[in-house]
Amino acid sequence: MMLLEERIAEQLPEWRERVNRLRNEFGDFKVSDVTVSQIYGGIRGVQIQVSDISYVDPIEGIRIRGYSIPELLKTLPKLPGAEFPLAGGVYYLLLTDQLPTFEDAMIVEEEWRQRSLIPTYVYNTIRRMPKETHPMTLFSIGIMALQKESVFAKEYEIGVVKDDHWRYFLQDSLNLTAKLPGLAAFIYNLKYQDGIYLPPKADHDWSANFGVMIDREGDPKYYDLCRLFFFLHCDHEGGNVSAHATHLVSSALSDVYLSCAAGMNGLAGPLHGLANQECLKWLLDVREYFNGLPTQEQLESFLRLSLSEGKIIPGYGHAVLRTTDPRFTAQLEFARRKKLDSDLIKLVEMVYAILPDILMENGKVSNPWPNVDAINGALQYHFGVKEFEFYTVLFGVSRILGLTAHIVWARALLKPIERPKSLTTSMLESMISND
Ligand code: CMX
Repeated sequence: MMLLEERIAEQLPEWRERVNRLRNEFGDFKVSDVTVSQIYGGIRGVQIQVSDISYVDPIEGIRIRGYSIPELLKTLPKLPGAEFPLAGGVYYLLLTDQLPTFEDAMIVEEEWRQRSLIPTYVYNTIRRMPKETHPMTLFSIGIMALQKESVFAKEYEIGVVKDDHWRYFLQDSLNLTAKLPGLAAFIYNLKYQDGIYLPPKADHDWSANFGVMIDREGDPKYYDLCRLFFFLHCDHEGGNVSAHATHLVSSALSDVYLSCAAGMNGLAGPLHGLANQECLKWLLDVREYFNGLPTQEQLESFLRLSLSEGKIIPGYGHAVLRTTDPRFTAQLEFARRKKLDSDLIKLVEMVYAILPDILMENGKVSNPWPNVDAINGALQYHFGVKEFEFYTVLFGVSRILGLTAHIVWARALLKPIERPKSLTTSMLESMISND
């Protein structure tokens, strides 16, 4: 049995016992009441599922398997000479709930290396799309094309016991995640680099190989940015649009490819993953408007005017967080430590210095602080990845690590198909008038 499967299998009896006890002994215990405003307000704040992969604390930010971002940046295994963690170790943690050793991380990296080959028909399917197709659409199409490879779908046809569904989900998850840097690089090269093909390097890690495949070979700072980026975006608990969509679709026993493509289609929305491209676009517009960097006073008037016109400032606010996103802080520290000389990053810092106070003044924004998207585009731009419509694909490459961990565990814990109930407006009105 491979390492990840073994690690999950050894924990499973205890996890199943915990879940069974909750269901059997406390099945009627109430977690949340749902108000009319919540029903009309995007089910905000209603706790509708249990997710042990990560948890977003409103004040502290994300904890992945109980560890904060700064803790993981310190403890997760890194390659000699690298400042940021191996994605193999991140995946090990997401899937097994245990901190990996360097060897554990390298075993996952090796699993990925062996599974990374993308079938030609996938490339051909993407190539047939019109040139102007959005890279996120191509990414989703690529994942859907790979669905033919699903081990779970094949085994399900033959007949497989429910207890073992997770094992095939795990196989599919490893097969899919192994191919993500290559798939993303193929889309990048097809759209922006005349379709060049650069193979991955056997002695490079999963994250750095994305850099290799888009022609950034030999740039250790960019490799580190990839490692940081792919770590920071890997999960954000179970309720966000992409996690929720993936979880929902997989509950119908749609395989990992079908489920993750659904999640990616959600990630492609401007209020979710597309925000990073919106944010960079906004920074570039501000720089162009001022023909360079504005003064602090000019920027302040500009921000006030934009808000008074009802404009959204991308990269600020969050549905759950009520503090500066630690993923923003980690990227800002990266820029400072690597001494990146960039107008856009200076602008990010200038906005950060004044916008939270301005947003707080108007009182309606629940969270005036920057989220992860307020800076990540500016960093990619600095390293020459300037095609900002591509950034959500990078987000997707990373996020699928978390999404697959969620659904492997959903199958392992034998979760049933999801089917909440809806009601009509008149039913709601009569419930209220009868109260
Ligand atoms: N700029 C201007 N106004 C903002 C704002 C911002 N950055 N963030 C929130 N507001 C406004 C909302 O539009 C809303 O106004 P109305 O009542 O007039 O509709 C009001 O403040 C209250 O909204 P909220 O409760 O603070 O925010 P929500 O939970 O409804 O939405 C989010 C959260 C992220 C969609 C919102 O803050 C936003 O649009 N931010 C900019 C886009 C962005 O950065 N998205 C990335 C989020 C990270 C992710 O999910 O990946």
